[in-house]
Amino acid sequence: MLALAAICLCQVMAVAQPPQPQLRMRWQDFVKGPDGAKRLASLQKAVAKMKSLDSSPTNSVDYRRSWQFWANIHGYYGRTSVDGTVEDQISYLQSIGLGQYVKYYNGIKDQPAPDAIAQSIWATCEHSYTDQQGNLHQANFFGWHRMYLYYFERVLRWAAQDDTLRLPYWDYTDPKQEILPVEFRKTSSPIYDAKRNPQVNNGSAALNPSSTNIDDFLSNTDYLPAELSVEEGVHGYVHCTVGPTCPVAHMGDVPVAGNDPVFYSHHANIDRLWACWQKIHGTKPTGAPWEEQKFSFVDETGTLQTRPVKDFLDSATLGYVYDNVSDCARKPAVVAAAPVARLAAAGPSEESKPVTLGAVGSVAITSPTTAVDLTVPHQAMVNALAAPRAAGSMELVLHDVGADTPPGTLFNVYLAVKGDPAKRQQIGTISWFGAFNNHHAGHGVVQKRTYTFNVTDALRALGSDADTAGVQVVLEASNGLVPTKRPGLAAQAQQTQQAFRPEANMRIGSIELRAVPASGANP
Ligand SMILES: [Cu+2]
Repeated sequence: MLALAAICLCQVMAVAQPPQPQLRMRWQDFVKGPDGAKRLASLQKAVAKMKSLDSSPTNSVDYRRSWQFWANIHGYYGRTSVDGTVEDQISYLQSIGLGQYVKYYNGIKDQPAPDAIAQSIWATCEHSYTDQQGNLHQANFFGWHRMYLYYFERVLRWAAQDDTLRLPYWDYTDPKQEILPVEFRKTSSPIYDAKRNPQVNNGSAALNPSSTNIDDFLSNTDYLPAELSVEEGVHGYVHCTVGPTCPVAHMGDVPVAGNDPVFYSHHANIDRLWACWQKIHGTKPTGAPWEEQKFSFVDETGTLQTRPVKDFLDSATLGYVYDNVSDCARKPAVVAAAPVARLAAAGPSEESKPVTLGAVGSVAITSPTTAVDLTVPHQAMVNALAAPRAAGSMELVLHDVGADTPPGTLFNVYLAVKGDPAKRQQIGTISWFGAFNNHHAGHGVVQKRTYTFNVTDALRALGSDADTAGVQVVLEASNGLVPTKRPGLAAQAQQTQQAFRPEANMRIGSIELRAVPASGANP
């Protein structure tokens, strides 16, 4: 009896044994050397195998291991889908003057969810949106996508017959890695996808390092705002630039984004950024409602798995760790900075609250370039710039950036010296991944987002010109990319000007420049 109990316990333990953690590596290391060639071959084999299962009978376990099935978990077009049909999407693009992108839907078909499992887990990705009343619905973005990648990776290992295989990540937060890795661009590879921005796919343009800096996110102590800043910031930016634009297939359009193999290395990097943040701010459950939320996926045997996000907080228990989670910032000092003094702009009796230095009311974005003067009292600017860095930061907030329909381009946001627009610093990017989709809000629902950019370094770089002449906020339409060869610049600027849609009625509720004392700066 005792022996039997011991055997049973043994078996239970064997089943519950977590997989040995292995490294999820940065792409350039993953492919390096003879071992790298083996790792890449294993990944390519897995993707090819999953794609070969797309034609399996839709009631089979193999279908649940297919590429299509896994892309469909993120989103899909079809009559049973919250995303609507391919026809809906095409007529939407045509109706708003984006008909030139319809060709990216060639070969994309409506799919019926074949059974109850597919019906319950397809098109369940979590992305934030604003509803008809203008309220923000923040998604369980990090949690859902970590679970998605975890189960996807189990299927990859099964498909490669390789227990050591872990997803590599594309680390575009590193300014030296802004070009899409060449392995994704070889047309004969299973990880190639033709439905990308052609300039990204031929290496003639790269991501913009000013759009992929995540230092502010890492130092943000509040989980939900930090998560939202990544979702609507670098995450959406990469989707909208690798895809031809937003909302266009594959990467730029939520319902089909998971079809591009680079999706998974993009999201592995996003997942790593969460792990980087957790390394600083903790992995322990806090009892927050988002941790209790449960999501469903299937595992490599096609069995439905439903678990709460709190089981996924520590990646080591899931069988992977990232090769770099402790040195993720470009400027580690910014994250580590200990608050030592009050920000000079704040009065001695003030609480640790932001102080508005200058603000502008509603701004309509009716042309590809819009410049807005921001009037800041001279002494306030001088004080803020003179304050020690550790005392706090200066933020530019674009409140309620809204549009009725997709504006057709991204927008680079700059701070410039008033009267001298050549003296400028890019402080961020506005993109619209996940907005205007039927999935979450609906094609007709006006989207609004509030962007907060740390502009301390930008203002210091503009230097005394900024405090004598004053500053301007400049929004410039862009496809988000930087040509890798100079002659590309002029052509790109012209294309972008043409792509901008004034009829999208894009506008900004208000613009605010404020001084934010470091948390803990007050006694
Ligand atoms: Cu995504």
